[in-house]
Amino acid sequence: MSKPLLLVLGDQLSLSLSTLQNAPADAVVALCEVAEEAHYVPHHIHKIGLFLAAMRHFAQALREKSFQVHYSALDDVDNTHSLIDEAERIAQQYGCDEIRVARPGEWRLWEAMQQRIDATIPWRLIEDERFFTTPDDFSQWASGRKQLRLEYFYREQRKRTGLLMEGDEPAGGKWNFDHDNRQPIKAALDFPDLPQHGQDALTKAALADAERHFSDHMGNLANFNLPVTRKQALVDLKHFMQHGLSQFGHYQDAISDTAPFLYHSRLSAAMNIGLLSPHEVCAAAEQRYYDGDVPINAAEGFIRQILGWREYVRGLYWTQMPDYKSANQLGFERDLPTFYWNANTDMRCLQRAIQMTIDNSYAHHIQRLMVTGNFALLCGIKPEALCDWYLAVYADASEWVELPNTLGMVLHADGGLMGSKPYCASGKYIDKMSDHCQHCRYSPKQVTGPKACPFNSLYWHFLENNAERLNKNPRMKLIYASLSRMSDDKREAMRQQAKSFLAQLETSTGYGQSSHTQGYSRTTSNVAIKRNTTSKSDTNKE
Ligand code: FAD
Ligand code: DLZ
Ligand code: SF4
Repeated sequence: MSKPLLLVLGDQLSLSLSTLQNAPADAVVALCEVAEEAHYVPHHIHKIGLFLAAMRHFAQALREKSFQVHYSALDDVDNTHSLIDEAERIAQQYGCDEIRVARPGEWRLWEAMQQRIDATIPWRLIEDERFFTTPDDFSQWASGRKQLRLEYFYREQRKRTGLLMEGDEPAGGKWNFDHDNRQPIKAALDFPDLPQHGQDALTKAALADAERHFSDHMGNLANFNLPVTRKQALVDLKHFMQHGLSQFGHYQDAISDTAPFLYHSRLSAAMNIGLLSPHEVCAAAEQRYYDGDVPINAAEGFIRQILGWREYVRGLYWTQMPDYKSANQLGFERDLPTFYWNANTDMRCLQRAIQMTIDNSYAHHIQRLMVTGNFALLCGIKPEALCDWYLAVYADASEWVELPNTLGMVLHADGGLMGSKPYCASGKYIDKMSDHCQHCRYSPKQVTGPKACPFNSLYWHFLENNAERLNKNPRMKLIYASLSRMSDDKREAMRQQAKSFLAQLETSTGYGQSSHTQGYSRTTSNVAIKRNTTSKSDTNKE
């Protein structure tokens, strides 16, 4: 009779996790805090605090359910600070004869675990069943298709799950109500405040440990307010359903100079670490629609993000890795602008999106896609640098969801596998969807000259530079036709404007690092618990 070690990773904090089902009575559950996971990219301190606090609460919940739990804490003297080594050490300590783990959220761990399948204490990888689909389901759907379009995948999931279905027909008569969902914020709106979560002794200790070990990372824990228990996550879910969902659709694409969350749910981190299931979140939104409390465009728009996009990017990730990660179709080579780490820029839209990120470890989708993402696309930032940034700074970031969004959706680096055209836009788009430009020293209406919005010349420069790869794309035809109608003088002036902007753009290789110094590397070998010598005031905010 086998005695397994059941390894529960930091983003697997669900009692329904397949690893925990049908466990023999003598099984040992292990949760491991390890420095390697906090350092492989320099995670925002809210994200580290979230993982530590949520893991500690989950260990407590497991003990209450009578599981035998081994918890490796950051300060344990015998902690090896690597997930693989730590699991093997604990398995040996308890006399376990196999290590069971559900599919992790990142390829690097999956690969490391696969390599240990025949180890002295063998690893057994099982499917993570907490999603609507498995990678095998996605693979079957994708097989034989020339294009892997979200819309078709999404419709199939609606039919499979019956969510917002009335018989064989979509509720409201249409599959997609996006047409109604593109409103900018014209008047002052009353955005719902997020619930404030209390901090018990366990949370306080976890945050103190995060602060003690990682105070040089981005952000400040003083305003930490992420849900760290299932109970707190359920409070957020209920609050969003009552106060945010009805307007979610209309203002899904809007950007505000002052409000970080608008009518977004901020449920991604809770869902990604396992405190909420995507099924219960979608079911709650569907119920609000059938109860007549929210319009169809809101319920459908919201459910599409989870049942559609979230599942779709996960399927893409697991079926395209590991080659996916090195895709760079447009041949981008520039390092990340330094201001992505400190928000020190006079471009108001970027300043606000990055400052909100520093403050909350959160930015909503359109800030990620059309502000920081769009700017990186137009400047030609190399995928590796941009992916590491998104992975580090957002509390909800895990590579299975971050990578396709950054590499595929933002950088068009996968050659159009994910999106039929790049999401590139000039300052005009940001002006239309936000109230940033009125606070900016630049003008979105000018393309050249000292007051011209940098997005404008960069936009045309990007189109010119990538014409060979993009001008045959039917969805880009109109825009290339506009470019070709411009006079040579105008094009030359825009080209020069963009080039001089890019020439003076300061870039860095990592958090608080200039291009000339050593940045954080993806495979850092130094995983010891230590304080970094760079002080917060040098790198972040005063
Ligand atoms: P809401 O706007 O309330 O949407 C509801 C839910 O839908 C989200 O909680 C999320 O689970 C899901 N969702 C929405 N859009 C997407 C999407 N494009 N892909 C997958 N799920 C989606 N999301 C992450 O969860 N982790 C990431 O690491 C991540 N990285 C991103 C990187 C880039 C460059 C971009 C453009 C998007 C990224 N997203 C990521 C997707 C999206 O921006 C976030 O899910 C969303 O902003 C989270 O905020 P919310 O919970 O308020 O979402
Ligand atoms: C992000 C993170 C952090 C900061 N710390 C831990 C940790 O100490 N232990 C752990 O199991 N997971 C952590 N994580 C999440 C991991 O980096 C990783 O993404 C998931 O465990 C993969 O499923
Ligand atoms: Fe951003 Fe340009 Fe508007 Fe300034 S003018 S806020 S840089 S879009």
